[in-house]
Amino acid sequence: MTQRAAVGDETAVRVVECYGRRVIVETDHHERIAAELFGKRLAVVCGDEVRIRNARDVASSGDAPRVVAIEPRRTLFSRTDSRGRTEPLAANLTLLAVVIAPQPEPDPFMVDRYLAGAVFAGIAGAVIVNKCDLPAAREPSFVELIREYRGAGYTVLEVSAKQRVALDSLTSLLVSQVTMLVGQSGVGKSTFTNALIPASEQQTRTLSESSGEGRHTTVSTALLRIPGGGELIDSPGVRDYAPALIEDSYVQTGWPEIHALSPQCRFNNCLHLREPGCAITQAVEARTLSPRRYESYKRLMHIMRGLAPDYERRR
Ligand SMILES: Nc1nc2c(ncn2[C@@H]2O[C@H](COP(=O)(O)OP(=O)(O)OP(=O)(O)O)[C@@H](O)[C@H]2O)c(=O)[nH]1
Ligand SMILES: [Mg+2]
Ligand SMILES: [Zn+2]
Repeated sequence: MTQRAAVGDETAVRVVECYGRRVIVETDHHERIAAELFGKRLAVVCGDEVRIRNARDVASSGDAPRVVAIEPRRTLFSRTDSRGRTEPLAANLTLLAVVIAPQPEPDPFMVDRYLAGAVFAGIAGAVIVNKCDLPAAREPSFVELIREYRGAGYTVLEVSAKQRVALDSLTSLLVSQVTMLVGQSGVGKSTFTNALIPASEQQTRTLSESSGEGRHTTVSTALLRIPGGGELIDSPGVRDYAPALIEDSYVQTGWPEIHALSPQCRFNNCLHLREPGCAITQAVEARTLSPRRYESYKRLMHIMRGLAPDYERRR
């Protein structure tokens, strides 16, 4: 009979990089070491607090310490993958920083879904507008987009990672947070990471000349420490994002300006679609609420309803 070692033989560490069954963990002394997951059922993500044991206590082969348990997560940020399944992306985040830039051209509906996904996961959201040094940053449609996010109540920082403009405002935003940088490929997530953490040496690349689209330079997620305080997770750029499935009535919580108006609707279970006496549709008509943000809310509602039947079947 194998005897279970005392908890004293386990060390609490933080997952800072994930490569399937292999992970890099950081100890209390900021030492980074390779480890492997023990047991098939264990699934960890960047930011997880886990416990490791010496390989010789638990495994028959290999020297790398084994991750044997995950501590309860304070938050879990997830996405829905192309097959409609929930995929966890990062644990214990406190802030999701959605990075946009005038180039590559932003997809505001995706930005909205990221910000909504943060709310659903109990994480704060902010919009980081990068490349403010480019003339395209002054184009009316881009300026209007930024105005829209400010109007919705989000923290919006306009900065330039490359020219190091207003980086101190970013540093203060991140100081006591565990933040993940997300957004399209080429918006400058890794350039930020390098600007804030010079030792990190994340790879960055120029936008491809022909399409203006980013080329997915970063391929894995890594958690790094900002010298002045805070932790930062650089992540690979994405083409799309949808949050994990959530009930119809909660979708509106992802749009703070819609959620704030909803007590004024005639019905307290109003979903702001075609109900009479809806304060939200009235505000959209009066243009006090952005029609684009409202459209975005309806789109996510539609996506969630499309996912729901599959979800029930899979349970
Ligand atoms: N003009 C300008 N260019 C920038 C700025 N920040 C980053 N860039 C450029 O944008 C390009 C893409 O930057 P990355 O940091 O690799 O972008 P990323 O978001 O990490 O991209 P992925 O890793 O593919 O998701 C690089 O050529 C950077 O030099 C900026 O503030 N101004
Ligand atoms: Mg990158
Ligand atoms: Zn309503």
